[in-house]
Amino acid sequence: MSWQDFPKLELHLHLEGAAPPDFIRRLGQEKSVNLSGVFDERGQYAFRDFAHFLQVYEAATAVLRSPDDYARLISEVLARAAENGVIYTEIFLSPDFCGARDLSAWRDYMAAMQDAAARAEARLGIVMRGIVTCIRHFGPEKARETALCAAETAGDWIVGFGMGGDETRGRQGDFAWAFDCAREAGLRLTTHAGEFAGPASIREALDDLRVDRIGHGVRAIEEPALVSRLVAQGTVLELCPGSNLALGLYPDMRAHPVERLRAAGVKITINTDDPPFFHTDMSREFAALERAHGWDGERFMQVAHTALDAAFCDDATRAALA
Ligand code: ES4
Ligand code: ZN
Repeated sequence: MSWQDFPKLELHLHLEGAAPPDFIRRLGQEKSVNLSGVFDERGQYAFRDFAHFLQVYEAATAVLRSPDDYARLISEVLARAAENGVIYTEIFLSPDFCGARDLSAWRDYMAAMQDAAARAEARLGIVMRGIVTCIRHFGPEKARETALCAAETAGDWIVGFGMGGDETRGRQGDFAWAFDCAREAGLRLTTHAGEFAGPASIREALDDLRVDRIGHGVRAIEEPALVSRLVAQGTVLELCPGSNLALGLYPDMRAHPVERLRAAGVKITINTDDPPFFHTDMSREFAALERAHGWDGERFMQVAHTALDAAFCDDATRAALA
């Protein structure tokens, strides 16, 4: 079976992390930005480990300097997603990387991105929604400003607030003000937890940030009581198996807890995180799950329904996708 055309929904994708190397190189040339250290000799993104990945990621974003650059990036990323059969995608948008925690600048970036997304929807049928995302290693103070940008632009298109970045720094609870602010503005919530930190990070995310979904959350598998809690609460995990393999969390797909979590009754979705960095795309994720865990069309339909239920869009949008 070819998974290319199978309808898919993606809930965990970082915008800058989805930029193809050629796209970043082209913009770098246009703007004479020095990108030394970003690519390897084959022209792919080069990084040694997660901390280095975050550095290379930030270095690559230096070429993205205007709302128009971001509009071009959205067009590129949505075209690739649509080629993979993706019909709905929630993308993490980071005012920090736009250089636009300032609200009026953020509004300009957002308008350009939303316009590009509307054009992609008209042309390709793919529906996109945005999750404004703060960066954990930039600290709680910057997260506050990011949350205010998110709250001010909450609506049909900006539907969520999240946190990425280095999970080993600080505690989830340090960011409670930002998450409370976003929740009060009507935004739905997700945070990266249980990827580079263990089960305690997931418990903190649930208790201190009261998120609707968990980004990754794979390491819940290390604590049976936490798996039971996720099942009981119906918390949805945004799993990114290929990302976990590329960053060395597990040696191969057979060793990845995705199937054990699913079999335990946890609500799981399948996502790519930062596809060109991790040499993946949605079709490859599905093909790898078929090979390693024997997943078939029925399994993938289940995952698609879970993602549809867990999507942060409004119910009219959800109904139109069903
Ligand atoms: C991330 Cl801030 C950020 N960007 C891309 N991928 C990530 N994974 C975790 N944090
Ligand atoms: Zn991520």
